[in-house]
Amino acid sequence: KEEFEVHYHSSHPRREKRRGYDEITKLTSCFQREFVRHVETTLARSLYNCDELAAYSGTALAFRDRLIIEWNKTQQRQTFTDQKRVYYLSLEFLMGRALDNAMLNVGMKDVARDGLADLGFRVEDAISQEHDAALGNGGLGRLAACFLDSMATLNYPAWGYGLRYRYGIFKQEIVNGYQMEIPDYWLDNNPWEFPRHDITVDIQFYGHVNKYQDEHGKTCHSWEAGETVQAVAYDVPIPGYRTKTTNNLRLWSSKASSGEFDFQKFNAGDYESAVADQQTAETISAVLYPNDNLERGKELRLKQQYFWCAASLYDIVRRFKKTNRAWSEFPDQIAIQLNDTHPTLAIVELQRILIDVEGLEWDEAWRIVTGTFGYTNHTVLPEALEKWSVPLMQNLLPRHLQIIYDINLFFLQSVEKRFPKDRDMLSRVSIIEESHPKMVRMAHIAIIGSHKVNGVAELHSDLIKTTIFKDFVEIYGPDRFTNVTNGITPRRWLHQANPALSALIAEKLGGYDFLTDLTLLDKLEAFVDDQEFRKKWSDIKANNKLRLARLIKDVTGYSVNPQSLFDVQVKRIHEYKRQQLNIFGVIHRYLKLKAMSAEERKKVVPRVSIFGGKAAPGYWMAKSIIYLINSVAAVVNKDEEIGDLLKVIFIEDYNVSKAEIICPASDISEHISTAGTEASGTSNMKFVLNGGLIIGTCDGANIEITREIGEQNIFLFGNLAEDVEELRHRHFYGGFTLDPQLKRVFDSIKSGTFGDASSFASLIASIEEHGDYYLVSDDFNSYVETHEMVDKEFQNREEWLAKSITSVARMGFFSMDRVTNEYADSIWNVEPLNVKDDA
Ligand code: GL4
Repeated sequence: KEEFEVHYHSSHPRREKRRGYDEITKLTSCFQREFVRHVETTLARSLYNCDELAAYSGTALAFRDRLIIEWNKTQQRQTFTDQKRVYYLSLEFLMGRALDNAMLNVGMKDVARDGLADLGFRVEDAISQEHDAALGNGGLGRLAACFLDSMATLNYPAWGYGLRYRYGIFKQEIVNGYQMEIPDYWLDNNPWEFPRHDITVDIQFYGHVNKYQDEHGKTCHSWEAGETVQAVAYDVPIPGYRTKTTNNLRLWSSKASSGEFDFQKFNAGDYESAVADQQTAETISAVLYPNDNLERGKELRLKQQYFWCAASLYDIVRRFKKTNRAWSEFPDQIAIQLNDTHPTLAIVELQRILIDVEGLEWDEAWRIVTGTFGYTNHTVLPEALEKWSVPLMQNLLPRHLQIIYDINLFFLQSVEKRFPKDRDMLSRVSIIEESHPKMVRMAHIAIIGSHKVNGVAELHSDLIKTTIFKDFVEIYGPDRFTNVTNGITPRRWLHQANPALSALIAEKLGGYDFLTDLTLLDKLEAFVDDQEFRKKWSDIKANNKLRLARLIKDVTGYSVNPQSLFDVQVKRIHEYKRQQLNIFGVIHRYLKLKAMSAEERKKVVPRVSIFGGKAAPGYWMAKSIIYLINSVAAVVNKDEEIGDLLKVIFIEDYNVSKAEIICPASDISEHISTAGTEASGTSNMKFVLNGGLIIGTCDGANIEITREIGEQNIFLFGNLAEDVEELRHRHFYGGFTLDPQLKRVFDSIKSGTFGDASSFASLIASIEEHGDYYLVSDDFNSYVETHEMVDKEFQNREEWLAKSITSVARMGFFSMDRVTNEYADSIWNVEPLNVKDDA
């Protein structure tokens, strides 16, 4: 028995395809034994009373055991080799489901499938029981999750640090066409986390700062806090693909500190307020703020940020101190990446630890800080740039505010030297905005406190250098700023989401090596004209569309014809992403269809317009876009005259696991943000990697996708980023007329075709009356014309197929592994660990 278990726990993932029959049988029976043991003991159920949920849990627990053994070995290996480590600080990790990913990454999905089948379960049913880990809003959080997968796969010694929210992003329900938010309590029966009750950090808030002289007459500061909250670590194992490396994601949970104070209250009979304190403490990690590309300046959010930064840094510093190295070696041992400005306080906290706690001189400490941090900017939208009011910060983090003022002072002095008498420059780059109240500009701290700042696609990185951070380029020179274009992990977004396509590619390329070297996909181009290959390719797409059609039927009740052109836009609902442009385009199409004769209609390509995405709960405009989509759907979908020629679908509660079904099933997907607003976008990459074509603006990563796959393989439309300012100007100072086709769309909405027109009034007014900030009218004609081209080209199925295959073949650049290696080389200066097969 023992022999089996050792074998099961340590069989190397790489061997999956080379396993002989005997080995597979052994592994299968071993998996079954682990499964049964967990069902019968951990879950306390009899096998005869084992439903699909228990089948999921039993399987997950069996895999978890395996992961945690590798997790431990990985940590030992990383400690032993003592190489530089990466810490990725992100307030969001949009992980999705873990079981399928774990099975595929360790190469044991077939084993689990056979083992479960034998016991009467389908592995797919077990997988679909899992609740998504949805600790993120959208692209930024999903990018962090892709990072973790890649860093483990490439054997980088890397940890993620985040918050263990009790409630992840809300669940979206559509009730009478409106979005409703339901809390997402996801922690019950979550087998993937390991509470570390022994790893805790006391985090302080409020209070005041004492100034004193030490024995050498040096002025020192100590922070006497008014409130202490405890951070408890929860670890989530992150398995790499085809490697034994299993990295760690450490999430902090808040809890009342078991200080004397509470105890006294308790003993004094003040039970209620003792419990209330506990509740207050737990509030810190209770909920993920549900905004994407928007900051609201709430105190609790700042508390979250500090709580998480302070706990993570304490942990990092504690680990460093165990090595007994000199402080000056800190940046040679540690790279910390800031995922947007949310963790900027980590810069201030490290400076505080070094000067107040460890007694370093300011300059030496600051050299260490700037050598350690890198900052990634993910947006240029002004409403998303974080600012905190000075009085708020003064109250919550008094010592940090002092340090921020000092950082600012030294920084401004150096700027003043280089640009004497340039008062405007000083006020533009100052960390403090001189408004009422004064505000702390977090991006400025992040830039000043890091050695590298990067954007996430070429256009975006250029834009930050020429607009929001222009002055800093003058001050620091262009070398502090760099670009690392985003990517996606092909493990989840091809192999897991689209197993049939992955298998077909493996068949042609002679194995699955492309999953760890995505540039190998280029070999597919040789098969573009291979008839048999084309047939299989197109059958796979057809099957994926069937799978999506079933999901649509399940969640909306609508039946769609899977032969139709599937046109998909799934992402957060935001005016800048322009779902309103899409739905106005759909209305335009509907009006055209209605005006056609029966003969004309015969020539029309049937289309299903599929939408999905959440609106921030307080974002009214986004919510009315959702309501408009559903109102249009209600009219169009029951119009018998139109039938299958047009269907409009809103898939509620779009999330990672739904994306895995949706991405492989699109014919065309929409990435249609106003040029210059979408920093990168990453779903564009997911769709193309799965053989869908895209319609998009010259924005974010669309531009680089075009460069890689070729202009003939993408439908670009609309105005360019460089023209946006001028166009916006024109809306206000004359020279603007509403696009006539868009006007007809508005007329039909106003006449009540889609229900009470007043519900959509503000949506229309923002375009007709308030300057059309997102240039919907300016791009409308180009958009509908381009869709006509899409219809035309879709009819030539052979051409379409060739485009699909060619595009996939050219997507190698967008692997997250390329991204991770670029960060490692140009920002972190970190090497991967050499992990041997039998290490
Ligand atoms: C985002 C950008 O909006 C998105 O374009 C980008 O792909 C993503 C990851 O870099 O980051 N920024 C914010 S804020 N939310 C995002 O999704």
